[in-house]
Amino acid sequence: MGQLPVPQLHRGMAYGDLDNDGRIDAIVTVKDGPPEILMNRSPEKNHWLLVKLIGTRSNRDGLGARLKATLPGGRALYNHATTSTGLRASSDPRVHFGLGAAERVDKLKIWWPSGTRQVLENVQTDRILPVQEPAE
Ligand SMILES: [Ca+2]
Repeated sequence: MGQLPVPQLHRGMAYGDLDNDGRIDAIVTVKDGPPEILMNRSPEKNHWLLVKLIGTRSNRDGLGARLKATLPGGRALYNHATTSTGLRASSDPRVHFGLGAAERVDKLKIWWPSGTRQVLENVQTDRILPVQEPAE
């Protein structure tokens, strides 16, 4: 992350991967000033997966969906689709997983808001993965 240039009163904050490089960036609002964009420039040494949900029976961004990523060795990571992160902000609707040294996701389970359950296997990492909700 970049450093804030001068001390100021900040309010809202939204986050997301603004440049699609797998590292989460942030935007903060400033009282009586333009918002500040903080680009994450940390070294790229870990793997990641950014899931872009495309709802068909659920809402179009899959908001409310719950996801479970099972890594080689059995470790499980959980996340959910939301844009609600704070006061006066709406964040990236895509679902980010930081995977550390894992080079793939063995199984990705998605519970859509409609009640549909979806399972993807052997998912490659370090990419944006579009996933469309199945028809049934
Ligand atoms: Ca980024």
